[in-house]
Amino acid sequence: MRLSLIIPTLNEKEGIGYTLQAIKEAREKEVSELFPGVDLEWEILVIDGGSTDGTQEIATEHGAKVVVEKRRGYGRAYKTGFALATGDFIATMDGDGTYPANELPWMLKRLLHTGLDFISGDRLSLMEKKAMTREHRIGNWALNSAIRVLFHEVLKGVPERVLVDSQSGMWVFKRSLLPALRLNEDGMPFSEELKLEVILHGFKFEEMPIHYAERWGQPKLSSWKDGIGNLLWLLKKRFHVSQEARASSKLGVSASAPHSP
Ligand SMILES: Nc1nc2c(ncn2[C@@H]2O[C@H](COP(=O)(O)OP(=O)(O)OP(=O)(O)O)[C@@H](O)[C@H]2O)c(=O)[nH]1
Ligand SMILES: [Mg+2]
Repeated sequence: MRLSLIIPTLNEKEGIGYTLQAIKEAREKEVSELFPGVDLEWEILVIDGGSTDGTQEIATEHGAKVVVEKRRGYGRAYKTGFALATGDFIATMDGDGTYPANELPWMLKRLLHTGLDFISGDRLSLMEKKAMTREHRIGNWALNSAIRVLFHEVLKGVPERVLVDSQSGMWVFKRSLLPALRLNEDGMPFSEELKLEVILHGFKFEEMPIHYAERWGQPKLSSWKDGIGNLLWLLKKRFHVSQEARASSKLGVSASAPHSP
C-alpha cells in the first residue's frame, strides 16, 4: 500500500521543517501502532511555487521530493502534485505547521475501514480560538454558510455534518477518484472545488474533526481578497451546476445530485 503526501509551499521556511519532522514522528509512532505488519510506503511531494527563502532546501534535507511549480496558485500546486502522485491514496496538508500530522494515520485508517472515498479534516469543531485570526474565522463562517444556502439542493442527499469546514486543506482520499473530477481552479477556491466535485459525483465523503494549530510564518491567504474571490467562485459554480442539470433534464438524463460514480 502506498500513500502520496502532497504539501504545497510558498516561502514556508519557518514551518516546513517542523511539518516534515512531525510527519516523520507520526510514521514512527502512529503508523506502526495503527498499521502493524502493513508495508505502508510513503511518497512525500513538496510542490513549491518558487520559494526564495530556503524552503526547498529544508524540505530536501528532511527527505521530501521537491517539485518546483512556478505557475502560481494553491490549486495549481495541487493539480501538479496529483498528476505526479503514484500512491493508492493521497493525503495533503499545508507546509506551515497548522495541520496535525499525527492524526493523518487515523484518517487513513478510517478511510480504509469504512469504505469511504474521501475524508476531509474539520478544523473548526475542535479549534482553539487563537489558531485562526478573527478575519479568517469570519471568512470561514461566511463561506460555509454560503455553501449551505447555494448548494442546499446538492447537499440534501448527503449526511448532515458535511462541509462544516469547506476550506480545510487536510484530506485523505483514494487516488482512483481523480479522473472523474473536474478540477479547474488554480487558486484558493480549489479546496471547495475538490470537495464539491467529490460530493457531486456521489463519492462517499466525510469530515473528521482534527486539531488545528497557529501557523508558522506569513499567511499566503488574504482574508478579504481570497474570501470574496471564493464567494464569487461559489456563485459561478452554482450557476454551472444548475445549467448542467437543466441541460441533462432536456436530454432526459437524470441529473439529481448526488449521483453514482
Ligand atoms: N506551490 C504553491 N504553494 C502555495 C501557493 N500559495 C499558497 N501556497 C501554500 O499552500 C498552503 C496553504 O496556504 P496558506 O497561506 O497556509 O493558506 P491557509 O492555510 O488558507 O491560511 P492560513 O490559515 O493563514 O495558514 C501553504 O503551505 C502555502 O505555502 C502558491 O501559489 N504555490
Ligand atoms: Mg495554512
